[in-house]
Amino acid sequence: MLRRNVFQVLLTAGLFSFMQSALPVEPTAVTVRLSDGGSTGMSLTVVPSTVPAGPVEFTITNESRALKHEFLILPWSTDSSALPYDQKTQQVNENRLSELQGVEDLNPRETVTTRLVLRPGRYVAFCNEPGHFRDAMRATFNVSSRK
Ligand SMILES: [Cu+2]
Repeated sequence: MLRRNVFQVLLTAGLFSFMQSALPVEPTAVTVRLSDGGSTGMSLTVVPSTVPAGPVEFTITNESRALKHEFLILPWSTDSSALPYDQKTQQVNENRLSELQGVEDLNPRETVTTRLVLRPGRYVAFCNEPGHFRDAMRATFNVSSRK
């Protein structure tokens, strides 16, 4: 009798922890703006710039009237100036980066959403249309551990 009760308690506890871990985590909403208007030149902004680990839903808007832009992101622990860069094409060398994610070639005035699952760490986000990375279309992004 006692043995059976212990077994039932263990079974219930195990089921409970399974249900907890199976609960879906709401994605964190992040807004990305790709811009080349005004006196400030090109920019890429990510708000908020720090999110908890897990699913993240990026809503990305190309605010340009004329140019294509894009939003690429990858784990990168050092300064973005250390990214492999091809002077000839004026682009970050994507072939040398293994964990690149994001959305390429947004048309002017286009908005897209993309959902990524991110682990803790420091990231760099950038636009890789020729010359745009150099022209300040880059930002750092942080993913903290979930408590
Ligand atoms: Cu761009």
